[in-house]
Amino acid sequence: MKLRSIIFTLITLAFFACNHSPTGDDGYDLWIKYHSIADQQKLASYNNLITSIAVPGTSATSTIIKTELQRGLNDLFGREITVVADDTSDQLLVVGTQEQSDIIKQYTDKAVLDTLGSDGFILKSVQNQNKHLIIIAANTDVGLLYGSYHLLRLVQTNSNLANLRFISKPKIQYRLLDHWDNLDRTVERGYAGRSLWKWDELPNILDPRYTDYARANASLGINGSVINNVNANPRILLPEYLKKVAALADVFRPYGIRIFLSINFSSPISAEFGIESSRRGGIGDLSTSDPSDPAVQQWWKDKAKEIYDLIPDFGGFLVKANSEGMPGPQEYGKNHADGANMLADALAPYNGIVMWRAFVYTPDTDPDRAKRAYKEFVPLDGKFRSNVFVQAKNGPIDFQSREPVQPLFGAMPKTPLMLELQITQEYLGHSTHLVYLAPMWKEYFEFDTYAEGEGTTLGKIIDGSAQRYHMTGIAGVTNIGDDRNWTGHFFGQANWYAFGRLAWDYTLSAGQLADEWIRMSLTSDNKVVETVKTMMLGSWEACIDYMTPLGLHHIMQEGFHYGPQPDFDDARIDWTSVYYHRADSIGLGFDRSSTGSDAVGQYFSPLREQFDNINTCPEKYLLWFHHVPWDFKMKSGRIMWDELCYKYDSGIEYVDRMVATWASLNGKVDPAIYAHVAAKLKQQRTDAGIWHDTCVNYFQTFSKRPIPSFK
Ligand code: GCW
Repeated sequence: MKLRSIIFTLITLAFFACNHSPTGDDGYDLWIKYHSIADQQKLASYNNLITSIAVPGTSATSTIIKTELQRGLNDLFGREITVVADDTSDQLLVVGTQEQSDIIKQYTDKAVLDTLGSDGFILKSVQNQNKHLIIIAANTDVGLLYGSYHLLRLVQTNSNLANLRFISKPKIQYRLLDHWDNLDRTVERGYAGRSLWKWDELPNILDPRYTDYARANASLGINGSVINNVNANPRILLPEYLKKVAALADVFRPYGIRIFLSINFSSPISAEFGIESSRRGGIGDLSTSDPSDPAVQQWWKDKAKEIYDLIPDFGGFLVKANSEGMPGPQEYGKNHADGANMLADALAPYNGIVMWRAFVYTPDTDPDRAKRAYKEFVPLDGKFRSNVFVQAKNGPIDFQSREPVQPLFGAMPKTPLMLELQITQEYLGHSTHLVYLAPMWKEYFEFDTYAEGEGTTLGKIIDGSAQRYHMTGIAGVTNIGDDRNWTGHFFGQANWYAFGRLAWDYTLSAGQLADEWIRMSLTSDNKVVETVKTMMLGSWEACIDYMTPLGLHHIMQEGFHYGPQPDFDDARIDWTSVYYHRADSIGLGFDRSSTGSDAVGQYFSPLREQFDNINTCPEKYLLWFHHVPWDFKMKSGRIMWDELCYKYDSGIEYVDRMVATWASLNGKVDPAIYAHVAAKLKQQRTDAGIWHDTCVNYFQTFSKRPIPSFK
């Protein structure tokens, strides 16, 4: 008996060690964790509102809705929610289209539903005699799925469900994640492990993570995924790979997520003909990929058919061409429109689209890299087929800590431009620094381009309202890898979250999104939520301050893009640091004014004039647009050199405060997450110091002024 009880104890302990490790939350569940609600009053109010759910639809998506709602509500409420037919219970949650449910038909207005398209939804509560209903209505099952996740989010954040009346539809149609994942499972600019896609196991073995990836994205409204790197390996289009891609598409489909592929423009070429600038040679049997060659056109038509036979809802192609060594139409004397249109024609019969990237900076175009995309693309406005997007990064250089908006936005009114943001922190401390990116993205969405007069924000261009686009899109270069917590840094999850929510509705505030994310992922303790939120909201500006304040850019370590390397000058000139900061005895910064490179001339008035004048140029862009004398008087009253040092100091101070703030939360948040973030913050503080010391000391060799102290 005694022995048996010892064995039992040992087994129990072993079980505890494996399953309830005192190390705590490993971050895997992201924001779709359904921890039981601690607030008893709230819980009681929810208990009065929902006791059962009815999901009358029969599709695979309907099944997911049922499972997710049951799983979520069971765990959140700590009791069993029953699934019933839609006419039985009094405290019922009904999820359906008008066709699926009489209740939905009775309580929703067809005219309102008609305005919601395929993805929008209505959430509302209905009181009818003794019956209290909550209904989620939409035109499609995917719309219902979005509505269901929204309801779960409301419960997860302990929101009020009484008198619900919420109507939502996405402002942007294509809401995509771009993966820079290679076929060998490395991830370009990925800092969270290897690629999620296990090519050697596909199509036969489906890692359960594929489903959790789809759940997480659907919970935000993300509806597409470009699963491979824009530096595309042509082999992705080989039949054996397409079968693997199709298997992933099958997993994603019921979650409303379509698959897209990055393609290599040289794909039709036989490997033996590999043209010089092709990184890898193609997979076809042709000797050219000239878009005007009928054999090349036919090759793509055949390929499109092959893809759509396997994946009927395939989304289309993303193309990086004539950029950073990737092949493209210019090798054959053709332009970007010629290349994009050939692919667009191949995809058009199946309603596929082409996303043609504007991230090009051929040196011959202009000595200033910031001007090149505009100069290449603006003349092509109106020349693209209707199923082509031109996809441009938010700024004219390359995902720097802060850039002014890419001037292409607004300057191609006849071409739908798709916005590309970077969620992975290539230039913002990888997965080591805590940098909440929603405030940066908000700055872009709210940036007034003046393209159609005052108030033409980037948001209004991207959502199509300013220039009447017939299709709209946004993409985020993802920070996801196969690390257990998906994003390397726990706080990286907040960026994935915020991107998805903003892609749906860019008018949501950075604060609200931080609030939601913290409550869903970390804690619902109001005080802790406020503390963490405040810390997150200032983190981007702090990162700019300790890395590249006042409009400095591109002074990071060559290749690696992590630490500082302001003296780097040993490469193609527009890859060096000295090309961008131009420090000399007179001052600092790139003169892009009308007397310099005249990049300001690519902006609409009155922005152009505002940026052009050193006295009216916003200080956050000062060194971006001007070569500023060291003793130039800043708004603070300090001279530029002192202000620069002040900014570097402030950045460090903020990180010190983050370290202290986080330490004050020890014991108030999950211990594993606490330890993980504390260790990362420590490294961030070290790195901020390195940025400060390296840059201040280096620039001092030009300013020849003492380093001021602000203590
Ligand atoms: O930001 C740069 C990166 C490259 C990337 C390129 C691009 C995928 O350093 O790694 O390549 O941009 O966006 O194409």
